[in-house]
Amino acid sequence: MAIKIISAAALVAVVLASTVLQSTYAASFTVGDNTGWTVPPGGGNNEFYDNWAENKTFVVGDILDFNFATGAHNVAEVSEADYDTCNGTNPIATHGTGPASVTLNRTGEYHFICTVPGHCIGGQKLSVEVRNGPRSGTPGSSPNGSSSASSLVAAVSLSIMSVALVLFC
Ligand SMILES: *[C@@H]1O[C@H](CO)[C@@H](O)[C@H](O)[C@H]1NC(C)=O
Ligand SMILES: *[C@@H]1O[C@H](CO)[C@@H](O)[C@H](O)[C@H]1NC(C)=O
Ligand SMILES: *[C@@H]1O[C@H](CO)[C@@H](O)[C@H](O)[C@H]1NC(C)=O
Ligand SMILES: [Cu+2]
Repeated sequence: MAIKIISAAALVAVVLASTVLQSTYAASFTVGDNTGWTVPPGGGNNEFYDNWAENKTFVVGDILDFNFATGAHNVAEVSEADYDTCNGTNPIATHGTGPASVTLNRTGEYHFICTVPGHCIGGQKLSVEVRNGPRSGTPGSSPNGSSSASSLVAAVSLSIMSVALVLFC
């Protein structure tokens, strides 16, 4: 009985540790910083959000916070082709309520535009490349995938051991 309680406590500790690890590695980004999510200043400034994303590392689990007033703008996740041509007719997902938080839950490129007429053409578009965590100081430096994978393996084996203890003792 005592062993069961200890095992259950160990299981809970493992789950909590994984949660803490996850929140350590995930980060939130305010898109455009103080400018928020809008038609960038400067008129037809297509580079604004590119510049904002430049030199930032985005990893799976990170969150993009888009600050905008509901009704004034929106966030549409679109294909690369639709991003390039500012075509908002086939969004993959649309977030119409501001501010909007979008979790980057896969690797690869994400493309976001605002579908209010003229806004994407005016530069309200963002593209980010998402890689596996944990993040590094400089993008593309050390092979971080290995440490992430080994801590995941450790967490999973600990969980299996804990469950086995609970079941068989
Ligand atoms: C990104 O880093 C490079 C190299 O350090 C630098 O030249 C460039 O100005 C940086 N870009 C931004 C938008 O900060
Ligand atoms: C936008 O995409 C849709 C579906 O792919 C297409 O039918 C439409 O012609 C496109 N609009 C423009 C302006 O390219
Ligand atoms: C990933 O995020 C999208 C949009 O935020 C959501 O629709 C989807 O369910 C998420 N997938 C997983 C596996 O969490
Ligand atoms: Cu807009």
